[in-house]
Amino acid sequence: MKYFDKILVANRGEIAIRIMRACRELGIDTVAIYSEPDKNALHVKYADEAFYVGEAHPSKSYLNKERICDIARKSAAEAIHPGYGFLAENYQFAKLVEEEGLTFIGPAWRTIEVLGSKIGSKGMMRKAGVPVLPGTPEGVTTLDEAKKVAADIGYPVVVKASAGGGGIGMHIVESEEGLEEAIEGGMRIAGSAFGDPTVFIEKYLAKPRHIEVQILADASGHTVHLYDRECSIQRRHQKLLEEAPCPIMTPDLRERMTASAITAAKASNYKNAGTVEFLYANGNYYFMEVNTRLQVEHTVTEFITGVDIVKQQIAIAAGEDLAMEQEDISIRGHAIECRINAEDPLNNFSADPGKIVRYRSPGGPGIRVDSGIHVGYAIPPHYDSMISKLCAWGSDREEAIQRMRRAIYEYVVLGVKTTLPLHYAIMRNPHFIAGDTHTHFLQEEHIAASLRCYLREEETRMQTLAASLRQGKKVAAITTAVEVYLRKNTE
Ligand code: MV4
Repeated sequence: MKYFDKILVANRGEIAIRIMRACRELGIDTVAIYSEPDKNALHVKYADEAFYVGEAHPSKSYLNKERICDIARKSAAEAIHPGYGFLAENYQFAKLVEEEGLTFIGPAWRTIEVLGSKIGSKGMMRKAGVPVLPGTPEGVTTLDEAKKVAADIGYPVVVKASAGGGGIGMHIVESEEGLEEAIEGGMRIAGSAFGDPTVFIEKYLAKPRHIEVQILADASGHTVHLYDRECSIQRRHQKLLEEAPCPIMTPDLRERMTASAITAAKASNYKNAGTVEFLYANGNYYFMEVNTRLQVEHTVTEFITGVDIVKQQIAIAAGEDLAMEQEDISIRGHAIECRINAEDPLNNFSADPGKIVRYRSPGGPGIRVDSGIHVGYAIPPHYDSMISKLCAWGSDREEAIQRMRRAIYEYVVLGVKTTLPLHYAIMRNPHFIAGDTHTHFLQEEHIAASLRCYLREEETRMQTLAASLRQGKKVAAITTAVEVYLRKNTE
């Protein structure tokens, strides 16, 4: 089954390639778009056709709705896949694509619009019987009203932007004294960042877990879930590592959470692939939001369920019925994804764009690498710093961790600093190994300590290996760490 003859992928990097891989398997031709600094990027080489879309700045290129639709028309593409980020959750883009007579590979634009409002979606889910944190059902407008609500809920509370995301405009309030400032500050930031100053108040959870459920729904409303993911390990609202299934899931919690996710999908008339996000604390879970896009971490769900989520998206967008029932979908083993960013984890994660001078990707049992880089490639400074997603599957969590460690050991990326050493340290951290993670995991001192400890051990090991090499002795495999060390000490 082919579904479409040609699809335009309105994105760049690893996710553009991931989508084109599904198209290639289905025999669908692909159209890439590229900005000025991306003219030699891998996603451009991978596609059957590629069109220049505009200058480096996203507003001129990957966010240029009209230009992207023009290219789709010119190239005779029938559908547009937006990937993640950029225009993926922009309902005006989805609407424009439909008005142009093209198919948007994602939910209906009205669903994207409704779920884009945190207040709107929480109200919808509360009504549908999905657990939601105590909070204001509408935006707060007056300080008196806010004081009353916060006193009812009980401090600490959090002030959030309704149009927000990524923690922008979010303020934690410990007592009534801080409320006025949080509301004013939140409204100011929300107004300038999203063009909508509406804020609301809800109960604040100190160190929750971020657990999400992947769903698939076809146009006739047949909806299934692909189980859960644990995404708590993040930094400044950027996830660093995800796994599936969630390591603390129990049959009872899974039953309730996946049922809530299905309810959320049905309540919003959801179609295509989506993610229902929950915060979890002390045995309770609460609906946060629905992500109406294909997510970065969809890979771990693909590993444990065997379902190709992108192919399912394409089939659903073409109007096909889902060819699976809930009882056909089960969990096999465990998967972990490390997001490899061109950042220096020892220097406040500052971005480190630059040219890749050596590159060797890991492989072997249970390893999947989704990346858009190669030797000689210059990482543009204009976009996200994620250069690769390294995923490991094992028959259980312990084997997934062992394979991840082994794959990190094999991975060679020279020329830019990366988050690989941090991932290695996390893979050896006893709290991580025990599955004991939460949203403030990386802020805990033991993580910094285990990273420093790992780097010290590596330094000693490297000195020993370098000494052996100088004496003409054979050393075990030239690993990432050895290469980095030798490069630093010989060039
Ligand atoms: C919260 C919370 C605690 N209590 N809401 C941050 C971004 C937004 N999507 C939701 N966020 C949070 N909302 C209440 N009522 C803690 C966070 C939070 C968080 C959530 C998910 C993943 C990482 C996080 C990191 C810091 C704070």
